[in-house]
Amino acid sequence: PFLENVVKHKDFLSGKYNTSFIDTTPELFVFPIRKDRGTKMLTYIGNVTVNGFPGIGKKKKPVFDKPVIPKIKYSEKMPNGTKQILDQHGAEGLISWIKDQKQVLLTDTTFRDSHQSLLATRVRSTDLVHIAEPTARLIPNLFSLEMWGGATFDVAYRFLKEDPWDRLLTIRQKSPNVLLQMLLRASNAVGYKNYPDNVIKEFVEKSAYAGIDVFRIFDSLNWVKGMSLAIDAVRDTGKIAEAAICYTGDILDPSRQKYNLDYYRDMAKELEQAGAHILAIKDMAGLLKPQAAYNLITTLKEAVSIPIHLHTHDTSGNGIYTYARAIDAGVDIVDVAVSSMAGLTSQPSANTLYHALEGNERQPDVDIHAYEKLSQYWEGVRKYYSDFESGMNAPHSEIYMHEMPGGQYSNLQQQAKAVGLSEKWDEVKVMYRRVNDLFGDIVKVTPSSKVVGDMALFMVQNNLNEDDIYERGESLDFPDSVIEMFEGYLGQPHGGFPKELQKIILKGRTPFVERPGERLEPVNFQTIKEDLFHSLGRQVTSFEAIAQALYPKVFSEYCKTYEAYGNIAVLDTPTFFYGMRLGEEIEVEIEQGKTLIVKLVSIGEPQADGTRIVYFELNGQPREVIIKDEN
Ligand code: 3PY
Ligand code: ZN
Repeated sequence: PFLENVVKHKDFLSGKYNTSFIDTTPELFVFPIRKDRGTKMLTYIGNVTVNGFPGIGKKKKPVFDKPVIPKIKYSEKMPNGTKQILDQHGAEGLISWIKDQKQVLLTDTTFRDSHQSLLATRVRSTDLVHIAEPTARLIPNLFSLEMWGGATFDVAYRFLKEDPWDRLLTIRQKSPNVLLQMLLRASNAVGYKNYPDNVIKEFVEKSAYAGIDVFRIFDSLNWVKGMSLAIDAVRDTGKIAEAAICYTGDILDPSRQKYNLDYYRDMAKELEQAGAHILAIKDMAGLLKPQAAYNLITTLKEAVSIPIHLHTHDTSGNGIYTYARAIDAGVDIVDVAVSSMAGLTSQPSANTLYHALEGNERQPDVDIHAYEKLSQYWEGVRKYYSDFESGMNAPHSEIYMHEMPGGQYSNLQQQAKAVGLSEKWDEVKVMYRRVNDLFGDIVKVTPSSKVVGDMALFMVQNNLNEDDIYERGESLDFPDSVIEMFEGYLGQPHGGFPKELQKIILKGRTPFVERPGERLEPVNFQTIKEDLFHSLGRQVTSFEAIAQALYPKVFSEYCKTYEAYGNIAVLDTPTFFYGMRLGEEIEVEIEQGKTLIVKLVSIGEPQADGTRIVYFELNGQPREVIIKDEN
């Protein structure tokens, strides 16, 4: 239905998009006859019931209590928020408003980084959409809601089989008052490698159009040269360019001076110069100790005149203390999550920070009771995703040793599991740090962190140490991501790559130091649309063309799944992951006002060809689907 809405949308019809291919290939504009949506959905449910869900396996469906959505009056006028300030006064107006605030402002990350960090990014749109409007109404004075970007784009298509653009458009509609924020990996967009310049521009433009107001832009090697294009692209849309410094190392440790206060001060000035509206300190692993936060924020406040936004992860358990010290030093905005989705690899708890600042003139201006209600909802939702929990259930001060980003922890753990290294997880973490040192002490954040992770897995899997790399490197098949990074495709690290290692890894290839975007051929979106039009046999949107440019394989798999099962984003989460119990009855709202009632009646014995017949009732009528039993 989303696609059809787009095709009917005023901007589409008005020719805002280039649709000339419709004129040249009219035969393709005939929509295929729609297969029965009910049967497709039953096929999905039958399949997941018989075969289980990837990453979870076949498992008896647990009984969950329904998450409690706070009672609110939907008929009341939506309270105004920061979105109205941006819309009415523009980026500069918003920035001066931030500077006028005495209290510390909050960005809530529950919809993005929090679940990326705790639950391997697996939270589905339906669970976000149900709480989006209550959130917008209950805590309208947030600075922003971080709800998109980072890993969510890829994971939505790849694992959740849903459309991330649809998520953005729907949440935008439900939260018209709060600034929506995304994490943009600069020239890597929401992917793991640099893309051509025109892809970055198109992605930013369409994301802004679909509803993003604040773009947090970072480069995975803190390479400002790799960030300018994205900063300019965001500024061109009239939205907020928040440029980030990724915090790494430890400014308090005299033996680790590669990333010291001078380094951060210089980078902050460069980013302000490059056009940042806001400066972010992105402490992606939670390495910024309280006194370091005080020193850093004090220094940066003197160095730049734009507002400063601090992001951390609470892995060590020091997050609130770090924020308290940063707030004393004058930080303008901090990132928090709803309490039941906070702490550990996620952000510090909003609720806790509120109480910690009792009696402090900078205590955030939020309704703590509202936050408690939201926390209750999320406590319920989180249970749906227990199979994706990392197993970390207490603060890990070992983070100061391995330096792994919060958003990577549960994801790398899944990756390790997939290659049979679950048992060696502790070894992988130690190796992660050793690889960092081998690589010359680099910034580790997506995608450079993934390269370090890939190398760590490779070394543990093949029983290799640093000497082996130097001595036998010529005969080793390094992971592609490692080769590409050393070639220059993620940009340049502070101080350059270790030369000897680079030679070993590249095996004769010549590295380059210019911006990768300058070497990459622009993508022709018109051709992409035409190709998709042919392969899918239907109209495609500019959003889909971007997905194809960023993730061709993932997007094509998603389209196949959509073809087979229809829009399974409408299923409730327990059914999506576990299928149905015998005799269970569920309701599925396939579109507004149109509900299917599904009952699982029985599952037949395996037949000679390995299939089973699964018997349902759909709105009271018997229906069967044939499912191949993969077990
Ligand atoms: C991402 O890029 O997804 C991150 O969360 C980095 O910290
Ligand atoms: Zn983060």
